[in-house]
Amino acid sequence: MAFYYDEPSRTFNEYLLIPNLTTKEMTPSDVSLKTPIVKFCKGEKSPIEINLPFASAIMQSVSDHNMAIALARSGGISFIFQSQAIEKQAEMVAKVKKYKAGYVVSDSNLKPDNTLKDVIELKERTGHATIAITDNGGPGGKLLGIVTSRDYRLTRTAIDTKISEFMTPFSSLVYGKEGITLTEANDMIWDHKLNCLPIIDEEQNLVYMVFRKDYDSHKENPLELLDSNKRIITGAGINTKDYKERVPALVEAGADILCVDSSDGYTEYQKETIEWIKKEYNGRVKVGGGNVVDREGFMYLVEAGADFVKVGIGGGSICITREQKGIGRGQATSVIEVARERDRYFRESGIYVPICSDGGIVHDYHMTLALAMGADFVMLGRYFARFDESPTRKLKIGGNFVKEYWGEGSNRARNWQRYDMGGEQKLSFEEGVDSYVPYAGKLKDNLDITVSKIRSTMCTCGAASIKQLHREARITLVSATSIIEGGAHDVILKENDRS
Ligand code: RVP
Repeated sequence: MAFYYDEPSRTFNEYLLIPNLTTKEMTPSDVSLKTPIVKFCKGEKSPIEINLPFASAIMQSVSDHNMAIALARSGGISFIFQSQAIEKQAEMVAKVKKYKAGYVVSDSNLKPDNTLKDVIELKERTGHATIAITDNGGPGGKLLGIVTSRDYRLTRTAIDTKISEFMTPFSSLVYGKEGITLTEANDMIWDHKLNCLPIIDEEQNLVYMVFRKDYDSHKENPLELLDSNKRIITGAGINTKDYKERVPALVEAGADILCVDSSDGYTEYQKETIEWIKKEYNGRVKVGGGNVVDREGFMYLVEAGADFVKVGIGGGSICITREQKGIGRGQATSVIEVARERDRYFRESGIYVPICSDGGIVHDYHMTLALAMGADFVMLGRYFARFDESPTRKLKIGGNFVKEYWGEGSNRARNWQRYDMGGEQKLSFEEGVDSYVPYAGKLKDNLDITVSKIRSTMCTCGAASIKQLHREARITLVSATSIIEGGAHDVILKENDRS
């Protein structure tokens, strides 16, 4: 007979936190959100800690190099998506590792014999109005000119006009030489009233662009996540199929930590992948596994050598695995059970394996609940997809700005490796949808608000750190009726502008 669990599995929405004593000494700004993401022994420090407990999801519509840079600059970490060619993913990782605040590798480039039509298409795709014109159309080619919206008039310039006829040619450009400091570059921008300054090397090859609009963001970022060489820390996803080729390329490109991207981590495929990496690199390369939803899955990956374990099946906002396959478990129950097992394992072995709650976060308070239930960090897709820094298009639909957001199990992503169960079939049915999410602006602005809510809740719970929250949080189940009580009720709302 099948095994039946005694209790239903539950979601974050069914729980609330109970206040603990808040002391006068504790203020939100004193709350530390630093958290380990790689296993460590009792009394030691985790080899990788992040400054905010957020990871962006391993998804095409969420985590590319731009997201990785923006999130790490705020203190979290991205796992760059793996459902792309190995070289492309390694290139993204390399871009993050090469990133220097204020210096941008140009992502909008064309050749002089491209046309105005190409300019418009590129501008629509990237949203950037400044286009570098190089001999090979790449970001590192010989710089021949720049095109901005000041160089053409859509009403006057024919759509098939070659760029060479209307670009600002190199001879008229103000540029900086490689090695120039950011202060010098910004001085040139101010002195010459420029919007952007291209930086070239000895051979006139384009190296970076420095933009006027970025000036403010060069200020200190106290939580910025940097490695020992002051380079941005980034993660990258891998799969259980091409790992023998993908992992070396990502490690070579500088990835700091990897994570097997799979909807179901309790498999021999995943065990083999993690064991291979641990053996091949003598334990030096850090790799997380998942996803699992119970103690058995957790221990299986721990024994395979996982550095952290990701928890969650079917709770993602774009995920339809539960509908399609009838597989999954309420996210809160999964986190609670896996956290208990993680603590038991720590008590018995002295090894702490961090866990990540992945998917199903709808409100900011769900993040605090996930942490209170024992998660060391949370992975978010929908949340980050809404920001400028996500790789997808921003569109206006029905008068509102939205960003595209699609699941890795959707036809659009075609990430069959994530759902592979062996055999010949390739993504024979979808486990994710293609959708829009409301556009929300800059990552940092939103993250600041979320972080202040979490810090404030932690103060209410009398916890100055995530570790303390794990130990001391008091959590209650709520009835369906009291969930209604939690929102505004029995009043006529004046305006509907609450988020
Ligand atoms: P959410 O934050 O609720 O948008 O969930 C994101 C998570 O959903 C991802 O980290 C991943 O685990 C899962 N996902 C990604 N694609 C799909 C799918 O197509 N079913 N699910």
